[in-house]
Amino acid sequence: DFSFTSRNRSSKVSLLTRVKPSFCVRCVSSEPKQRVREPVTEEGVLSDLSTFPPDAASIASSIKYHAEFTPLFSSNNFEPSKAFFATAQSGRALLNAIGNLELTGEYADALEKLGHTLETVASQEPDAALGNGGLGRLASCFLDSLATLNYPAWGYGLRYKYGLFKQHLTKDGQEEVAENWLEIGNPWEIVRNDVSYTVKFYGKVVMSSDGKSRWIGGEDIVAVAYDVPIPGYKTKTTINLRLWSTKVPSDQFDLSAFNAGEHSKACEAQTNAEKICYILYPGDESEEGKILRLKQQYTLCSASLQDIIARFERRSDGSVRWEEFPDKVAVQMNDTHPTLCIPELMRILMDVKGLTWSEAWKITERTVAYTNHTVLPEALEKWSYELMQRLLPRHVEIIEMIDKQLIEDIISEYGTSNPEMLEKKLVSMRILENFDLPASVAGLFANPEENPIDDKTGEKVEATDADTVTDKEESEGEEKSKNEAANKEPAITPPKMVRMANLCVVAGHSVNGVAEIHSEIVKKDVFNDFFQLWPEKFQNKTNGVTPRRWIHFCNPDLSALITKWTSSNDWILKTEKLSELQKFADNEDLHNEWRATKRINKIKVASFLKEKTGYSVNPDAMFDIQVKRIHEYKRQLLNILGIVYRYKKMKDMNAAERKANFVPRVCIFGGKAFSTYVQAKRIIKFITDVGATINHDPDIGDLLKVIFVPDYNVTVAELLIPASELSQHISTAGMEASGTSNMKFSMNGCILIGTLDGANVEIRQEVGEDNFFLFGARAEDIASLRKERAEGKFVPDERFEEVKKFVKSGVFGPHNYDELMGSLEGNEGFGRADYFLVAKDFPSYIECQEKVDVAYRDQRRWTKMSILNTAGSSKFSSDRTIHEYAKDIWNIQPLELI
Ligand code: B1H
Repeated sequence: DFSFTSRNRSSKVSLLTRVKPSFCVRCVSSEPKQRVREPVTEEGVLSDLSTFPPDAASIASSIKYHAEFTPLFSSNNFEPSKAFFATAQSGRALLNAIGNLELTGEYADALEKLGHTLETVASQEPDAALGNGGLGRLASCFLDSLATLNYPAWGYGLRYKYGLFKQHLTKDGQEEVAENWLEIGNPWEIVRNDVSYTVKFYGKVVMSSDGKSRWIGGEDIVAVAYDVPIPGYKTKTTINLRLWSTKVPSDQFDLSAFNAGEHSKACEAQTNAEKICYILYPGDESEEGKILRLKQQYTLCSASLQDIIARFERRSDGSVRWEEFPDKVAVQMNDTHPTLCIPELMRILMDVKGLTWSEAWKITERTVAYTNHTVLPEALEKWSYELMQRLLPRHVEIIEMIDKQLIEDIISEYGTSNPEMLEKKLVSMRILENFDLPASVAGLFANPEENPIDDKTGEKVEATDADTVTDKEESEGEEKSKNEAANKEPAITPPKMVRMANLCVVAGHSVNGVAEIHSEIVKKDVFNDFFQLWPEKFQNKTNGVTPRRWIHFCNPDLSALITKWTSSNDWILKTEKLSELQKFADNEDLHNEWRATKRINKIKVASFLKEKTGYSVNPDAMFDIQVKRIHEYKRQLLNILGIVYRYKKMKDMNAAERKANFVPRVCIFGGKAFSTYVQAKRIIKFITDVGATINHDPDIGDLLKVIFVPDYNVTVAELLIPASELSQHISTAGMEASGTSNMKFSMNGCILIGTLDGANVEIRQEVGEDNFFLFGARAEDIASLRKERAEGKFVPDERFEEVKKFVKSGVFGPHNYDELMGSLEGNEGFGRADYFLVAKDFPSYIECQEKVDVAYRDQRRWTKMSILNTAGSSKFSSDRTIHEYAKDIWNIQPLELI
């Protein structure tokens, strides 16, 4: 552990580094180069640096040097202070930061003079894994684009002590190990002890003498800000990712208990507060787990909103005009996890700032917007009403009011003349699930009009007992006794729940999906009733990824090639320039350089695979990759069964036939399964078992290798994607909202095999149908195919049956895989019959894979396809996505620092 400075005269770079164990490097250009600016003091961010420990101070002053402050920091201009919610799956920061500052060369040279390589220093940094997968990584790409494009915006999240677990692969499959990513310190964060807010849980609501509700008592904790600077590329703007860490309020340490020797009791409050930020997404099977997750969500919302509101007030110079709040602030809810922002903003505006309900509602509605990231019903969050009422009693009152207001809106839109239709609308749209109608509204149905008129047909509607809502409103007691009389069994009362996505749609002024097909499904299916009521709210914002991290930094050789052939590096900011590569798609020189670059990347991956798994692979084989979270809908099972089919065919041939018929492939898998997702873990185990058999089969040799890369994360992705030739995005159509790795692969000259799902649809449009391997059922046919399947009318392809038999024969070890194979058959006890339609898509998948082999044999054709993928990927820059959010949802303009 040592530190030193050195001066490189030629490049005028001085460098201060602590090489071990920290990877932190600070670089200060001695050239003022209009970069050095006065420290900004409004927030006190940099004014009290001297009090920081040296490490943090060096980083903070490095920020000062970069002077890339977000306009949010500038006190003298009252610009919109827009906010953005995020969880982050950032990966490493060092190469990204120096790359965005265009100082990579200088850093590398300076380090070399000190006897180190940039690579080894960079490799000491653990990944910041504060998210699960695509959702968090998208937020990180958005932050990069926001900074690069000079938008005044911040990210907010939680500073988890343990991020996403580390994945070990054992003979039993996946094992999760806690990832203590902060163990050696984190030089990228600046603790802001001067920025902290109290967050309350439990307690009760009382009415004060002025008729206002007040939430009192309960348990208080404190959220402290940790700021992570996010430098933009080629700009002075650095924005902020503010992460909250929780602790007990200083006056709550139970000194007398401690003095009395009751040490655990004395520390109880402290542990309770701190454990909120222990782990990303704690398992919430147990009641304890659920409470902790809800506490996490509320902490993020409450601390962030208090922070945003405090900033707004500070800038109002004593005369706060609350109606201007939505002009200055936009809150984008990244999925439903920050939904509590809605009742929290209402609570603060009404109970703390004294606004009326309707004033607070107008402001909240204009401020918040919602992005939906999934249509999987099990992922649309619902919270137990009872639990939420205990933990957040005032918020539940507010949610009940919003629900009541929604009921009134629905009734005023649809009238009461068709009670059946109205009831259907209410059941599907209400925020509160399994609730009776509030008495005030139920009154509307007490005396249904005689001979009501159907709104659509204009005909009289015959009211039947079953049709009327009044029946539903009979007391639970009566309902119960009727059922008991009929069935002799008491009716089970379904649990009362709060539907977070419905709350987001009701309160948000905008609701967007993340790819065109997904946004259509959101409108036509998931939120169709809301779409009919408020069509103007619904939008699409196709995801994107940052071309800085995902081409320029992770694939420097390809980046240099693109720069050379498009004559400048403008494409890094203006990705539309990538299309200039199209005119060289047949150029032999480009082909040779393109293939050479890919080969170098493949060699790097080959040595990585050797180190991590012990397997040797041939860099001249096709690298075929599927890396993403393990989920049944993503169908890693389809991929591995396709491999099993290939293997079986190989085994049925002699050596010469095998060589003539198959293109050598290295099939790479990677991804984590949620710790309690049993079927996903079985898939991992199956893939590793298949790999163990095939990789050791002397008949097969280099013709086929199957490797599961352990602990897939952002850093591993940065290595694998540049080396990929074929990548698999093969979800059951309609189930993957967008996908973002598909964009990264395509940008890096990888050809996709995929279904018409998520962003695949748009990628195929952009790169050209000939440059994408398409197979499988279409989204609009899935429902009828499932029905056919469930009714036993589906006859599986013979080749699929053959593969299943082969697996069951025990070739891959003693394990029988009954549960996995059973899920494809829908046997009794194995759940829904092949819900993800693996059997249905299998024939078209393996036939498509045969086309892949044919294309790969013709290396000229393949290279052209690869070039055209990169050339056609310009739409998928997150810069484009962010410009769209800024214009269509947040109403903000870039603010460039001069
Ligand atoms: C996506 C999630 C997600 N959608 C809940 N939803 C989580 C939901 O920990 N949780 O509770 C974590 C993650 N993640 C992904 O979002 C979609 O599946 C992808 O298709 C999409 O590309 C990505 C970004 O929009």
